[in-house]
Amino acid sequence: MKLIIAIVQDEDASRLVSALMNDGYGVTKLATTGGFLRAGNTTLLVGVDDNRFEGCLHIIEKLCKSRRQMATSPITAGGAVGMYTHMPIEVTVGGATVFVLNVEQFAKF
Ligand code: 2BA
Repeated sequence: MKLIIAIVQDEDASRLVSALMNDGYGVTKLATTGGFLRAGNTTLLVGVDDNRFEGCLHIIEKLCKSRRQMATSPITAGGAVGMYTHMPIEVTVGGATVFVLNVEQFAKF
């Protein structure tokens, strides 16, 4: 068994959960915050049998789009120590950041 941890954008989360549920996957949805943008995103936990995890990854890949987003990045002004300004920068976020872990044990009590 594998545990898929997928960090996706809020805009894609609802459709993705529906698609996974319709295909018979068990899903837990967590409200999370990205460390860089400090903006909300969604983390999904999906426990899957080994023979089904490729199918799950395929659905995530199909439904999660990458988007350009503006962010402000603190940079040092004029090289002076302790003087910061905020520069707008554009970053590409997503489609999805996915971790796949082997599950040692799975139980439901
Ligand atoms: P954030 O940390 O808010 O990052 C949003 C986007 O900002 C990233 O998109 C990336 O394009 C950019 N970014 C992140 N750190 C950067 C940096 N130091 N300099 C310049 N640009 C930077 P994604 O890579 O698609 O990541 C989307 C979200 O997935 C992240 O939101 C974070 O919540 C999560 N994530 C990404 N990589 C991760 C990792 N190695 N471990 C845990 N979570 C991760």
